[in-house]
Amino acid sequence: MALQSKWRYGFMFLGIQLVVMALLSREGYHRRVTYFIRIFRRPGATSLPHHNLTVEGNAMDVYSNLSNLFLKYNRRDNLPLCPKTSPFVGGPIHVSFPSRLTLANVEGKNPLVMHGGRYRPPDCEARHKTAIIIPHRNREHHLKYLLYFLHPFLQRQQLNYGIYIIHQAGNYTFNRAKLMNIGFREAMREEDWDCLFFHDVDLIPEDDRNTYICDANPKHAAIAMDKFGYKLPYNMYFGGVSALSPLQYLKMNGFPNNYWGWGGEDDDIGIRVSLAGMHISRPPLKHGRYKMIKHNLDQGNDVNPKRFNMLAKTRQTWKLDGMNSLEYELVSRQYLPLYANITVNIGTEKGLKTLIKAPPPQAAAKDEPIDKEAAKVPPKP
Ligand code: BGN
Repeated sequence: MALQSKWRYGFMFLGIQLVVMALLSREGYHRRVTYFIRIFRRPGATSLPHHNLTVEGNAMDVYSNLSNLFLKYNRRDNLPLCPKTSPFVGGPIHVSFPSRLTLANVEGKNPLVMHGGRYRPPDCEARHKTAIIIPHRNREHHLKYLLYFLHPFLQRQQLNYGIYIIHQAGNYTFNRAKLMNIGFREAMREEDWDCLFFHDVDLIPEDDRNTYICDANPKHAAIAMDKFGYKLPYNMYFGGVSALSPLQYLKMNGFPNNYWGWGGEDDDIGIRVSLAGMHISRPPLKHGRYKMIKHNLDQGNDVNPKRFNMLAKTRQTWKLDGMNSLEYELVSRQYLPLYANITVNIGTEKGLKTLIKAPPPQAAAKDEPIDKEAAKVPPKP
């Protein structure tokens, strides 16, 4: 009897989760938010611009104090281990988007970042090695801002890190989760990373206590986004920014390769976590805060109408679709000053046979083999 009611509650809970997820699906969410905005914006009411809604009190500049590092003597032998808590970590970060920022400015502000977007603290041996994987297409503007904030953010945490941009070639529908799988494979090919952060290009972390290291279970980091009122939108939410160790990633067979277009892939990933016998770990709400760079709907990333059906079948599909079935063609690998740019052909639903024609040769011309040892030695200040 007790068991029966336990099941009933279980189903009710699942049902509620699905309804919330459906309400939040892109069309639904936007319609509802606009509705509430209309109700509250009565004539005469003062409207706050969106970015002012953040309480930024004593938020600091993400570059503050980092210049001390540039002066540090850095021979790499016999460096002490970095402290457990970095002295640079200070809490809330001020996030705004200067209009005339260029990638050259970002490079200038990050003199210790090496070829391919790699960094190691100059004055101590990092305790953690984290790769950041960012799926990308046609979002150069966002990428510039993300790099502006992310490099110093990670340096504040005294990490040994690398930034990988996984760029989908061609114009076929975007496939975020498949690009993440490719990022995992390409990053692990280069370095024995102990943690991988799967990061949307338009999310800027707003608190440097949100440490970019892995937990004992897969971690969902973007738990408090401005667009959701700095709250988790629903309990199973796993979107935006998440972090897994290589073992955790492989235990759940990575992410699904078959979600083309917007929505559902992050929910599939969340379900995989529990199907693989793990649970979702999360930072405290006041640390996992992110500001989303506002943008219009992407072209080539329409809402995926199949996502509901696909989600209902994750239990049957997760072992067949994932890292063990990943197929793609590497178009180019470039080691740029602020990141490694990996461009890939990922085909379509019909497979790799329907690959989009590779871009013209100059895009691939700057390919360079990575010199792992050289990449490990930071330049002299
Ligand atoms: C959910 C989407 C997620 C998305 C969040 C936040 C679906 C599947 C429907 C059951 N899930 O609704 O992919 O990240 O909204 O926008 O659409």
